[in-house]
Amino acid sequence: MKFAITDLLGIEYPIIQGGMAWVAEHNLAAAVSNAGGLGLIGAASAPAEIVREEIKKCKELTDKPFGVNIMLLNPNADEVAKVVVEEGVKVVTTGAGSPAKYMDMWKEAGVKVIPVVASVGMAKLMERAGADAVVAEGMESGGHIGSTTTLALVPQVVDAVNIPVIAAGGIADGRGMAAAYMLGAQGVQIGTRFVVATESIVHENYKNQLIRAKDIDSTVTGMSTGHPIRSIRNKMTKEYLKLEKEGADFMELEKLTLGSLRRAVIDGDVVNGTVMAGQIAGMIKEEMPCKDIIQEIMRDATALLDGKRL
Ligand code: TUI
Repeated sequence: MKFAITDLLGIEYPIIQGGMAWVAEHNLAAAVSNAGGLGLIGAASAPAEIVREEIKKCKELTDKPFGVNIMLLNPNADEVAKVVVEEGVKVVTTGAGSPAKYMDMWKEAGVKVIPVVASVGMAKLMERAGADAVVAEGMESGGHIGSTTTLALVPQVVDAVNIPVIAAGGIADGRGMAAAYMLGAQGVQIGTRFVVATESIVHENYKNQLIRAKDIDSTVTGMSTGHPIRSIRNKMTKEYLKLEKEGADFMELEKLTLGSLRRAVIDGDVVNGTVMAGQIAGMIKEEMPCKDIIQEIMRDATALLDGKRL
């Protein structure tokens, strides 16, 4: 079994951890990288100097390559884009927009650039702009999503570009990884499963909410604002969806979600907070160390791709 992104990124296993806001901090990123995958620090809406500190702390915990995810809706994105160069970060992934304006600076610094895209059009644009690979992320994912499923999106992106495609959305185990390979993917990005990793600093209420979740327990808010977000259904999503149905304006909706991810991840308020998660939350049964998660996924994917049944 050969996946092209291991050589590209200098890692052992073709598994990238999602750059999740508030969740993907240095402890989780280092644990995934030490386990042979690519850990990511999620810069989310953090100020650039906080991101620099996170990078420094990650370097203390691992000698392996790790990356930074830059969320392009972040007003600090310009500064964060410079910090990754100054700190010698090897890989950048981006979300929620186009990173074209940073591409020259990053390429010159030898940073591998992997935009997360939710459409064929964006994938082609990113290839032309010089991306080294793309993550094709289906709407099964948690957080900010597009509108096409992973099963439909990945092969269409694979057919449209000549750079490696990394599949994301709905992948949590060896079966998902083997399936991604069948679709032509050269690696996978996994978010939700790593939220429940032992090394993840997420509040135990949040982890328990994901362990308890069933297949149909996530919902999508923000369709009306153009920024759809998948999270576990709770009091907050019920109120949000009711307001959306009534035609509430953007500012009124924003009031509900301001700081709501932090409330869930850090304070453990899974009732009024935003419990972002993908549709595979129902598959997660227990907290496990990153190393065991990655070993299990690789063992099962390898067996399946060898033609064995699990
Ligand atoms: O970015 C994500 N997932 C995220 S970001 C996030 S933080 C956030 N908080 C509040 C509001 C909004 C975001 C939580 N989860 N995934 C990668 C991703 N990128 N999914 C979809 C896209 C995307 C969307 C549009 C990529 C490019 C794009 O193009 C922009 C355009 O104008 O077409």
